[in-house]
Amino acid sequence: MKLDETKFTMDFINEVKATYAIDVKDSSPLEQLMALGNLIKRYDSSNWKNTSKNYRQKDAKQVYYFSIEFLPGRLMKSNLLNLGILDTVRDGLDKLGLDFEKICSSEPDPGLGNGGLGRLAACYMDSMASLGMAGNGNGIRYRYGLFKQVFMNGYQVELPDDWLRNGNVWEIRRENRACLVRFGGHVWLQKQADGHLRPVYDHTDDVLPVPYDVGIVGYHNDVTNTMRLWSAELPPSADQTFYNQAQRDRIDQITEVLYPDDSNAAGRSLRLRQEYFFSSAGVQSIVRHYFLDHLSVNEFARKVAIHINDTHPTLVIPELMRILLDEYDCPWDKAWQLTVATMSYTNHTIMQEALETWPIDMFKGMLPRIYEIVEEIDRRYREEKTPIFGENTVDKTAPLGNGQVRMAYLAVIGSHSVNGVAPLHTELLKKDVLQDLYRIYPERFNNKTNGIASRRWLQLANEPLSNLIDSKIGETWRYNPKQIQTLSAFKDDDDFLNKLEAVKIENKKQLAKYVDEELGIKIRTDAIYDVQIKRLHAYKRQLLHALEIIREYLDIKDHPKKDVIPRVHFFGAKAAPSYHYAKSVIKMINALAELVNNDKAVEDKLKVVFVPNYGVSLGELIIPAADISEQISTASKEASGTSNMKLMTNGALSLATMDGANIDIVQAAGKENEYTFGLTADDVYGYYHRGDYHAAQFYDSNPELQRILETFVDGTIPGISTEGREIYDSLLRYNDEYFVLADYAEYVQKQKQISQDFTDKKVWEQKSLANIAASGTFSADYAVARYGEDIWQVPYDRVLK
Ligand code: GL5
Repeated sequence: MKLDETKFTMDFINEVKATYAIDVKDSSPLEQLMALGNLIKRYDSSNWKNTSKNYRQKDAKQVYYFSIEFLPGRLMKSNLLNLGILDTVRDGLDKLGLDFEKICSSEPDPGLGNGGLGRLAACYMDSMASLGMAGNGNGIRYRYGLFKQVFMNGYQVELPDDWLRNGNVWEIRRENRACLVRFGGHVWLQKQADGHLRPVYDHTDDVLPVPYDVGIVGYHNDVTNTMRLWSAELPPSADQTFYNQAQRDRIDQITEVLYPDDSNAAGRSLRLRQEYFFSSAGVQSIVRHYFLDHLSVNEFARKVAIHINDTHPTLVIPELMRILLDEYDCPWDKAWQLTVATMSYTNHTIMQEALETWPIDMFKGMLPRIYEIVEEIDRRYREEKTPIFGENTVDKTAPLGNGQVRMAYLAVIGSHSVNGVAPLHTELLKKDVLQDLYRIYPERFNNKTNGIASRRWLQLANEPLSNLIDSKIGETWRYNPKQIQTLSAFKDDDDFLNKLEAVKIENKKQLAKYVDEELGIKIRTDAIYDVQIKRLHAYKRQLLHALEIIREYLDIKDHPKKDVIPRVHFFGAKAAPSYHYAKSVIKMINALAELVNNDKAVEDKLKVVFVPNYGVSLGELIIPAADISEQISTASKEASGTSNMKLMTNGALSLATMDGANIDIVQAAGKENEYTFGLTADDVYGYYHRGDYHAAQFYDSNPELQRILETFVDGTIPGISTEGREIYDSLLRYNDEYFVLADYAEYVQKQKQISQDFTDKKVWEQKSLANIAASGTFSADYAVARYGEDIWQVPYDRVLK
């Protein structure tokens, strides 16, 4: 949009006055944020209105992305960038003497997700809008987001994330779009006057989902899509006194708080209520919208695509069946054909413990009509497939089995497309996790490698680098991220390489300032910034990184005179509150940091910074400053990873196992520009099949490793007598489930290589450039375009080169 700076400043002054009855000079950054947000929302309101009008006029096919998590990050800068008014607004506020950065950082960062999965959903929303694709988000408006992490005596403590305390300036409550979701009670089918069998409900617990819509602004294309988040409320029409306190609490709880665990199926009934709540509300609103313009259900799958982001929204399958059967009198076969043609499913993990199943008794009691439908899906599946694939295979893969409702199997059976998120992951789905279903439905399986929103992770998070890129190759890469490839022509341009280094140092200064001010740790800006930012999980192996830190520490102590290339090791990681082992690793790393950072003999050769409360906003600060991107999961365990892509596009070199999308990153940027090591997925599976992994062998043959492990239990690292023993035992007594010791030697060797290579600035910057130049292919724009073409059959406007 076009915006004149003078008009903007006048509008802003008036907005502050109208909202708060004060002058700008008397307003706080939070008031400025709210006023600015209101103003921007108003500027964008025509785009938002026209976007949905256009989609309806064109009778465009709509895609609905169902996700129990969305991690959008702060929206102010992103909206301004996408509207094309970032500089105008920044300059205008500057002239008013206001601190733009401070205003932006007053915005709460909505923690409506745990990690990669939720962030991916937000990146895809941004790309759908930027491609001009009719894409809608559907999720939950949690009253409290992912907990705020603080450290007390090195231990993780979880505080509530009260992100809605001052309201959310971007949302619009749409009370008139509320619907009704039923839980519990009794249900039976009764013949109606028109001869149709329809369900009759009795004694149900009803909940009113109220949608809050957030505009998702596309990049320079006048498109604003909608992300719809549902909040659970008491149905208004009923006599309120009818609800007892327990019922009120049950309703309130549904959207009260996000489950803070991304690797374990939380087998609790509240989670199932959350899942059905937003699945049902979303499907009801889709069907209502569809029938505004269509007379029969026949066109449904040609006009609607519903995407199931991981298993959490799988109940959209029986819910759509329920609506078609019970409310539109569709015969079963037709309803099923429409449902399968509408649904598609992405799997995001091969970890068994994350595959959701629900005890049938619980499921049936909470969702009696939905259970009947799942039972019928199960019965028909068995009937159709047993003659072809045999009872054993069908038994293993049916939606119901072992007293459980198996969500992943239901998702595969009820969708026309099933995808993994990196080539290796998709292969493992076919070969291992979903192998029997792959045999039954081979045509459904496909890969869609993840992508990231380069607007947020490069254009916004790293403006100095983006401007430098513009100065060399112009701005077309901002629309077509793959064109960033042309930067590689400058790999021998010393001046450019020096500028690349200067940008990195500038970004390091910003980060160092934060670390000093917030954590009281002074760090050098000429050190290697070695970064591992992701959830804390044993398979991600923050422990392996810690072993290297101990090695570096002991080396400095042993050889005080030795020349050392200075390093700062960064961690950002939350542990699920119930994940005991992960919390022990946090405590250990904090204790190690305490030891290293305060040891005079170490000086500033080595520092360890565990940044508390890692999330999107801290990622935007840390990633642009990174030299090394630690992607060191046990091969086969990380489905894709996305921090690997964000770090790469900001010029960090990957220190990586051949896991998830690391493989694709290495292939894109060239092996010579990354540091790869460790067991491959085949090696890991080999150990599993033979059952011959013996961690002790690696320990026995490596005295350095022995000495390092001793520090966990001999008091060298103070204050971790319990945690140190637990970690030590996990490696030696319980045979190192994630092959840390097997990968140790090669990992250390690569770390030493990194220190050596870092001294040759030119070569280092060339490697960094190779990563930046190859990163365009990991833009979410391409990923979403592939989903649109191959899975959703939804067109988009932007011509992507
Ligand atoms: C995850 C995987 O663990 C990541 O490897 C993947 O990049 C991400 C998005 O596909 O999905 N699965 C999951 O439950 N979370 C993830 O980050 O939280």
